[in-house]
Amino acid sequence: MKSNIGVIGLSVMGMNLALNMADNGYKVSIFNRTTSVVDKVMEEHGHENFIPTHSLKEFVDSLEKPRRIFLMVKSGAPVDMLIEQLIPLVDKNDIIIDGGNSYFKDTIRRTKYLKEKEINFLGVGISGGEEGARFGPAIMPGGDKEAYSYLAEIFEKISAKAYGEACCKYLSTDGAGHYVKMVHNGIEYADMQLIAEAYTLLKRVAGFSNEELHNIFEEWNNSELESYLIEITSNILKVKEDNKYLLDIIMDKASQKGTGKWTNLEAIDLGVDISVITAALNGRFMSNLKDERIKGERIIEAKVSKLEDFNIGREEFVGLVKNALYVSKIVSYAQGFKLLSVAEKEYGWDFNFSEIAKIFRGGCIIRAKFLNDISDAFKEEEHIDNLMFTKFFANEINTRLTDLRELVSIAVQSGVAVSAMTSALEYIDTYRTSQSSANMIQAQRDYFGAHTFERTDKEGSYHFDWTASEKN
Ligand code: NBP
Repeated sequence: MKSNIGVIGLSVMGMNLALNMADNGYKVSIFNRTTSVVDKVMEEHGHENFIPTHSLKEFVDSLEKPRRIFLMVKSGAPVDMLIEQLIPLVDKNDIIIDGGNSYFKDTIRRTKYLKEKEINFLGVGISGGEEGARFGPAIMPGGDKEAYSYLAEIFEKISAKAYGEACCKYLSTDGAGHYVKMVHNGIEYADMQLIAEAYTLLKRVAGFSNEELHNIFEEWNNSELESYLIEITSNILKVKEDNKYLLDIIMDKASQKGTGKWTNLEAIDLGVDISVITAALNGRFMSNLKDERIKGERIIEAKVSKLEDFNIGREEFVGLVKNALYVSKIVSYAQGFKLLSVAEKEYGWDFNFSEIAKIFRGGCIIRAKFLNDISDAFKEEEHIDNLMFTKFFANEINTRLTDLRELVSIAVQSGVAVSAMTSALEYIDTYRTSQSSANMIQAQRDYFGAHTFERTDKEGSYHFDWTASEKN
């Protein structure tokens, strides 16, 4: 009997996805470059639905047609190498699926290359880490729609479910799935940074203990902020080791694997402001300058205020932080979706933002109750310029914006850097300013470089002889 699907790459993600598929009743062929790993997996996690294979040919021959070959290997060169090895072994119309964190432009290139050989290629973003892979990840598939129809049932079965719906929906052609996964990761950076800023404000400005902070975050998890990241933050705050809070002895240097960087580079390429996500990435860069920050604390003196200086109680302060966090979170999602909407036009995709928000509701790190609101808002106002302009979110922002402004002001005067929240406020203020300062920039550009400018009083493109006017 042939297998329904095959998985190549049996590290953490591949092995758990294979187990998830096998649990759902699919016969799964498994293969790994280092073939001893196949035997190890069979020994330790052998599943009755697994068909172990020890060569690529044996693997390919074990699959029913059209073959569904799921690659879950390290992104980059390994994917290209595997594709080259598979080409002579597969038939026309077989489907190669890349479930790794591949760069979307590689996915576009690979799709085109394999299409010339009449082999289907799907680029699929998978989120949720080891646990998600095993019991239900969020799945973001891109590629040929017809080829996807051969995977839809398997993907929907193995994916996470939220509110009774599969966290998996076909997104669009070629690199669309990996693109959405990349933006998801950028939003994840922002979400984490914003929570970290809320934590640091409550701790350093208002002096809350870890136990109190645990309770605050637990309470917030029963509000509009309800999300996986708020939940784990609350859990983290109560963990002790040898009678000491573990969080307090964790080094304040954050690492990263690169997808947040891709999101930012892409936003620059497309000319989209994703400042909150950028602030989150910068936050990680700066966190790594630990030694320099220690010197900085000694060298740069700052006269800073205390909470008492603001005539505000601790409880009221908690309310400010909560509202500021919520509004900033809305902005980070608005920026992520704005990037998706510009990318949609640039790369010829056809996104459904309401459905994308639904995919994020389960399995992935950014799962949150308010994704229901995002989904509803985009459903009602599909072609809106920005999530912030939808009726629901405009109202959410309008009723809390003063709190974000007040909080950022307190943070600035207290000398506590909250770059992501500050960026969120500035993004809103920029967006709600009909008269920007760019008239001055255009005048300067025309002055030194004759770059011309448009006028508000008449049509056309103009250059002015600025130095002649100086002489007069
Ligand atoms: P890794 O990213 O650590 O990759 C290890 C796998 O790649 C092993 O099976 C390894 O085989 C295989 N491989 C390599 Br390396 N070079 C190869 C080559 N030239 N030909 C064939 N196979 C090769 O595994 P992972 O952490 O399970 O992640 C898999 C993918 O999923 C990655 O793209 C990752 O970014 C993505 N992802 C990971 C997570 C997560 O939480 N870990 C979440 C979401 C997505 P070997 O055993 O012979 O070395």
